[in-house]
Amino acid sequence: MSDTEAYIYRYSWDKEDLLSYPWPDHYVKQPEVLAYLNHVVAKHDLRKYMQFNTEMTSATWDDIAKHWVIETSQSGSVTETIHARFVVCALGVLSTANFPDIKGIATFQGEMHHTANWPEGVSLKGRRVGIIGNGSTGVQVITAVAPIAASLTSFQRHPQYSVPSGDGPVSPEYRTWVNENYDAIFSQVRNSITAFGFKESTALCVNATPEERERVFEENWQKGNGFRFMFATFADITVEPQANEEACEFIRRKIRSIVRDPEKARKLCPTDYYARRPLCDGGYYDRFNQDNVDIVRIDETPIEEITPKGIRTADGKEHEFDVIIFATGFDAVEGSYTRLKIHGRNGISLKEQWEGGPTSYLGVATANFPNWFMITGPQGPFTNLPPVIEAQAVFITKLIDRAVQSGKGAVVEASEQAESGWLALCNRLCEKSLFKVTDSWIFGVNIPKKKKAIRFYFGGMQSYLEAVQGEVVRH
Ligand code: NA7
Repeated sequence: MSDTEAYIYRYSWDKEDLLSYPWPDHYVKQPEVLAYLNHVVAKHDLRKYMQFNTEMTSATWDDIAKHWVIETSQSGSVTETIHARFVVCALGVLSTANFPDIKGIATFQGEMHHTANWPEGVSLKGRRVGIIGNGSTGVQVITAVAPIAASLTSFQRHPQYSVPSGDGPVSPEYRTWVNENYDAIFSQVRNSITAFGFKESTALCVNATPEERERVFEENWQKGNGFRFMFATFADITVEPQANEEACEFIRRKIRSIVRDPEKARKLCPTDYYARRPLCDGGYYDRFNQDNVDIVRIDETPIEEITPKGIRTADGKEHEFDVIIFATGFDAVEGSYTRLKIHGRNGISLKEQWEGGPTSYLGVATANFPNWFMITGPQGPFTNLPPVIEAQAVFITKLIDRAVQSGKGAVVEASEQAESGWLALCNRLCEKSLFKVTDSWIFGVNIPKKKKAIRFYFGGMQSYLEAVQGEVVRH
């Protein structure tokens, strides 16, 4: 399930489609996302531009010919060499799965699946399921699987602050309201910080009375959505420890009131900042009221090894499973780039260039890599992503247009100065952010040996668009 509401988790440039395409619930689920993308492809006759089952294995800049030499493979053997003046990479922020290296993993005799590579036809009905990871994905999987599994055990490294998503069927009145206001809705999205379709709060939690805080938190808890709870309640939740603690304590009280078993409630209650990820769910905490759903805090009782039958924890207990699910996230942001052989000017690889942490100018280009563009590259905005993708696609198109107009051999390349300026701005904008001191993929702290560094622009959608448009005007 997306964590953005369906009406803005789509392309804004086809108004007729916005008004007519059905979305039955407030949030889209994976099959609906896929169906929507297939629909857009079919409607705009895009399939003729696509080549499937082809991996780019390397890309090398030829500075004399001023083009990229790209090797591709199908089933592991090099099949084609493509020469391209421009390359646009849309490898995804979250697409290279993180499979933790746990002792004995290869010995397990049941089924093991990573949520990012979920095969069709897996049935979890009546089966004993263990799940490692309880981020956005893990929380959703636990919520969905608990009602059908024989047993479900969550192996949890950090407890989570999660709020209701507010999902449910879209009423005809709501749909009419959205359709009548689409222009205003997308204008608000582009002029907001998070691009989530709500107005961010400007009020400070530290200045609010206890009654006001309770009212605002409760109101937003009832409306639903993780980003809304984090950013539409008060403006200081993610930057001011005292304000953050107020939100934490509100959610902890909710957890204790939902989860009847005090020991399970203790295990589910986080004590650190509410800044790891803004989660939302459709009944996650309540699932732990089921007798067949349990939780192991692996910060207290670590996983020792995976055995042929299941998972053995440090207390000597062997938890037996038919299926182990890895909801362990991704080698996010640059992970999909650094695993490939991408060599720019003077043979430098992207991996070498990003040894100290990935960098870019505006999230779309990096020095030494001429005519090389990224959609959702490092230091792009930390927001709802479809509006960012649209903005970057338009920006890149304009840059390519400009290069083409400038004649053969013209290149577009971020200058080192522009890139270091953008990085400095990104660092300045997150100086006080509690996300920075709370480990997660957002700063690259979820993967062993990955460098902790800024990976997003925290300045918001509106100022990002201004920066991109300013760049177009300047050139
Ligand atoms: P996330 O948010 O990276 O969550 C991964 C989860 O897996 C999280 O609970 C991690 O614990 C846990 N994890 C990762 N590695 C391990 C190991 N080695 N052992 C135990 N547990 C582990 O990925 P998601 O797929 O849930 O969500 C990604 C984004 O998609 C999300 O932020 C939204 O923007 C949409 P942790 O809490 O880090 O201790």
